[in-house]
Amino acid sequence: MQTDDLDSIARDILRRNDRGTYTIPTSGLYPFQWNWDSAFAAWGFATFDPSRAWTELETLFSAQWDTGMVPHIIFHRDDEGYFPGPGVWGTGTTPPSSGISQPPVAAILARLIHDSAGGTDRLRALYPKMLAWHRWWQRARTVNGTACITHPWESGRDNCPDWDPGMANVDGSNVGPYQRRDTGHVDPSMRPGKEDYDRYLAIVQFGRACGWDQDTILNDGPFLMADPAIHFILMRANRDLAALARTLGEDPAEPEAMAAELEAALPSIWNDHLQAYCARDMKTGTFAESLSSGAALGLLAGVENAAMETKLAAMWDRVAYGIPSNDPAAPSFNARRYWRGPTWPVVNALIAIGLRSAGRHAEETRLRAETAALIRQGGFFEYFDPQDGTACGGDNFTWTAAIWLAWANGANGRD
Ligand code: 9WN
Repeated sequence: MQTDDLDSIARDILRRNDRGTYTIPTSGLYPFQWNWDSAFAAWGFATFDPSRAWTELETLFSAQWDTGMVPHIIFHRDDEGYFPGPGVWGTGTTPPSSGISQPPVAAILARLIHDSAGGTDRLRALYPKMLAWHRWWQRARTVNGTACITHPWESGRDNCPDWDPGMANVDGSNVGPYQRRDTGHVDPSMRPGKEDYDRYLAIVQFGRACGWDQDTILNDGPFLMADPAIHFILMRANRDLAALARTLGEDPAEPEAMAAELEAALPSIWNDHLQAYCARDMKTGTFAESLSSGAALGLLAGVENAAMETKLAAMWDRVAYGIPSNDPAAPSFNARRYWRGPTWPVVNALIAIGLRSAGRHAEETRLRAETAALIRQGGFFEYFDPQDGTACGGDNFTWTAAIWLAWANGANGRD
């Protein structure tokens, strides 16, 4: 299909998933507002409707908790089609929301949106909210400077092998009966398994039982793992926030200091045995021993490490399309099961942002060409098999459409 036609289909997907002031990821499977999906949606909207882009971010931050946390799901309207819904989370917030967060990509994308489409007044109003969210990550989700997650969903890379050691110690045997909805929308073999869901739910039930007290969740919760992806994203987001501070005439010192603190803590997630940055169970100290796209996101933060890059280049060469979410050489690799192997256009785009900043144009061009080929061949699906390009998960997906418009179609240069 021609690029112009795909541009128009992508815009149409964004419009159809638009619920007025926020966008759902795709109808049926994900009927609410998701945190990082919305930030990508905003980047896509910025290519044809900049005001709507800022509205997307404003709606996301309108659900910010007093603590600074921006929740991972905002349940603006009830919908029985998703589990676990607002009643299960029981956070008691207005609007109803989940009790955990998601990768803090908003400042990274707000900077790109502002650079390409303007909107300084809208940015100015968002700036203190983004700063408060980054402070929350620093306060509620770092241990000795290392960025952590308290639930696999907080990583956005739900069932990645990165979380296997932490999940092995979560008791999911007492969660009671429940009815999943996701497997009614897409092929169950592409989704996390029942054991995963039992444990996801056990962690949610712990959060609810302690009234979503974030100190209790961090110190006594059933799951706590260092997430290299969040670490790198937060590093980059703090630097971008500092750049935005300079643009707005604000003091960049605090986001700069937060970025420096994260940088100083990098040795804590370096796995010498794997020769890569790696997820780590903070309760036992055990590394996950998985080479994932989490390590590849080091490029987003400008972290260049020759040993790791050799491993990542080999991992990329083992597939035909994009950066896989898990190394095809690992026994845990599964080309189609969610975050255990497939490639995700959103992650490819984040890595590409880093490659572009570092002037690594040949690699960015390759990554974009591979991502674009997936979309041209398979359509705007949630994610893809990195070996044969099969489209997987939900169709008419907001973030894939957004990534096409903002990056993969090549409209913003260097093809
Ligand atoms: C749980 C919406 C979200 C993405 C996540 C992706 C998936 C949810 C789920 O869908 O997670 O948050 O129910 O599987 O893993 O990255 O934000 O697209």
